[in-house]
Amino acid sequence: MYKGQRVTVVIPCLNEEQGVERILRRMPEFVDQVIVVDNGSTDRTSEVARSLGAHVIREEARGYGRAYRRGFSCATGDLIVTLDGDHSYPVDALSYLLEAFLHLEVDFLNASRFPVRDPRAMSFRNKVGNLILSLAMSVLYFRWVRDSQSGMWVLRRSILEHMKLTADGMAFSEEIKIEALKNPRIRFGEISIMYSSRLGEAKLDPWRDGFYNLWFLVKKRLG
Ligand SMILES: Nc1nc2c(ncn2[C@@H]2O[C@H](COP(=O)(O)OP(=O)(O)OP(=O)(O)O)[C@@H](O)[C@H]2O)c(=O)[nH]1
Ligand SMILES: [Mg+2]
Repeated sequence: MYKGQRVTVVIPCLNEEQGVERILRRMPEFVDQVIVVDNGSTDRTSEVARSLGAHVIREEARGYGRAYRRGFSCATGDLIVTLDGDHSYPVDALSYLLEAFLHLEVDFLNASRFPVRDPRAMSFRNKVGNLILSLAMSVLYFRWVRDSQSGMWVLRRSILEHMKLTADGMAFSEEIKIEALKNPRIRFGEISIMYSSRLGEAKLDPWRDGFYNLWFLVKKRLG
């Protein structure tokens, strides 16, 4: 419970035994529910997460978006916080994010990874790709968004019923922001967080996912 709000943390994981362990060991006490959504990891992700107190859900269909949709359906908190299972997003910043969320009086808060301070955290190619995708979203939706691809958000669970979330893969990250941005009843905010290099292997395919996400943005805008 954080200032009267029940908090659920949702973490999608595909073979993230190292990262998820670090995250769960540092999970703040005030978090009421931790959900790890596993899509058939072949390492010890599920066992590790369960032993550290997380509620582990198995989703049969692969995909980052699939994992989130499933995880959200099991969340019970008033507020949901998300992050990758690779320990690249700062679990220590949870209270900072929740404080900002409440102070700014928003319904969706995006944690921007920019400016990236740790040079090892993101390659130059990914920085350029992220910039192009964020500029595209900003132009298409008439609202400046610094990090359209961030995987760390704080949202009021009640706004999910006003969102149409369809993406099965990595495009889910931009889709949820678009759904928040285009709804005048959802107040959108963005603040910067520290981003670090991931533990374990990347699941993102920068070229394939990058181009697909650009196509997805345009497709979604055209309705
Ligand atoms: N459950 C589930 N999780 C997934 C799937 N694909 C990716 N993930 C998780 O989603 C998160 C984001 O994937 P990453 O590989 O970290 O993608 P990224 O953060 O864009 O790229 P990096 O900068 O390389 O970390 C990680 O926690 C992955 O384990 C999937 O199919 N199912
Ligand atoms: Mg990651």
